[in-house]
Amino acid sequence: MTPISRRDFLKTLATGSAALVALRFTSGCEFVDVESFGTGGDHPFVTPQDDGIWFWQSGNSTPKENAPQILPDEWRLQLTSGSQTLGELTYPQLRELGAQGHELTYWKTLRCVFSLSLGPLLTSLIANGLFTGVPLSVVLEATDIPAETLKIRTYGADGFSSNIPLSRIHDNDRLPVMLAYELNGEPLTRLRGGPVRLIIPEMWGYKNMKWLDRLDFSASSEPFGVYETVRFRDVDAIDAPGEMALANHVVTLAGRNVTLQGADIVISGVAVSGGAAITEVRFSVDDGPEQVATLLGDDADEVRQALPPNLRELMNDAEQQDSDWPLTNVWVRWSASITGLSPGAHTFTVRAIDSKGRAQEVDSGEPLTISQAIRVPFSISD
Ligand SMILES: Nc1nc2c(c(=O)[nH]1)N[C@H]1C(S)=C(S)[C@@H](COP(=O)(O)O)O[C@H]1N2
Ligand SMILES: [Mo]
Repeated sequence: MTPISRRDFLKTLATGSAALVALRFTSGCEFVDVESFGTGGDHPFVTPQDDGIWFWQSGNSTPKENAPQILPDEWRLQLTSGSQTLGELTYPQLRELGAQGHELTYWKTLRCVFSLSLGPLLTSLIANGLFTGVPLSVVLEATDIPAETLKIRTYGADGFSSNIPLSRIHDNDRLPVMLAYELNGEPLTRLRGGPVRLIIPEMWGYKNMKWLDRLDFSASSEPFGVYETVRFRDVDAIDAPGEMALANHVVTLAGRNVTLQGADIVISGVAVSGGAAITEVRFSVDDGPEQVATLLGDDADEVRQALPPNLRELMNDAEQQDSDWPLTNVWVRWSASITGLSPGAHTFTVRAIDSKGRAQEVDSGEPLTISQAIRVPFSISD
């Protein structure tokens, strides 16, 4: 695998899509197994688990057909500290903890960090759903964790690896890190990392280990994991805190050379922020004055009414309450109405602002902390 340096990453952000295509091919295996769901069209609040609709991103370039296939009865989670075994958890044991009242469900938007560098070409590496599982803290209560532990090194059955600080597990101000076994009320499928994956509410995709098979309790504070030490090794923010940057995905204009019809158009998209809620989305056309976009589904009831009955029930069980909307770590959909456009080339610029007061900026140069405002060219047909 070819590591991407911070400089290259910034350069990628700064340049146009032609350079992005070059990056895809010159760096060999980098993007072979990145796949996004369809662009444009309908963008429901919940992404069905259906594997053609969720995106697929293998952190170590495992082709889809070679994804680990683990039967629930075969699944084991090894708890280790170096060469020492601390314990083992089976799938029935995990489900039993759930049945004993430890189960929880929450909304989580999963977003791949590559979506920042790929711009409008492949920005749909993002999906949203209701994950169900057991807090990792519940499992760890029964484990004799070495007192000097700083990080939990996480491993997947495909050889991917990452880490989370032990302190995150005991952070009661955030939703718990979970060992998830269901998505949208159904067992996690093979491609979603089933039977059990790690879900960390505020963190980028790569921290949410699929086919989780080992947790290693480490006294080292060094960065650890495939993204942390190989692929993005020069990007400081990749190791900690790993929070999803404030980011926008312009659904309507995903792809290149999008042409829209008519003088009056609607452009829509989604925005998300790790550890915060999106409070406002602003847009402009051809660098004109900024306007405020309409947020859709920031009324929980509107989302509820659009759901099938089983998901409606699951939504009622979720940790996030109606009064919490728009939700922390979860996307908001937005739409921008634009009128009086002339035929020809235009530029759409959009940026989001979150509940921590962070705002996307044009040319901020800090992709992993505050991401760029998105600027997308489009055309209006005659
Ligand atoms: N075991 C394992 N877990 C993994 C990965 C992987 O390649 N192997 N990819 C990570 C990355 S980079 C992302 S963006 C998400 C993608 O999750 P999805 O395939 O469910 O959309 O899984 C993360 N967890
Ligand atoms: Mo990713």
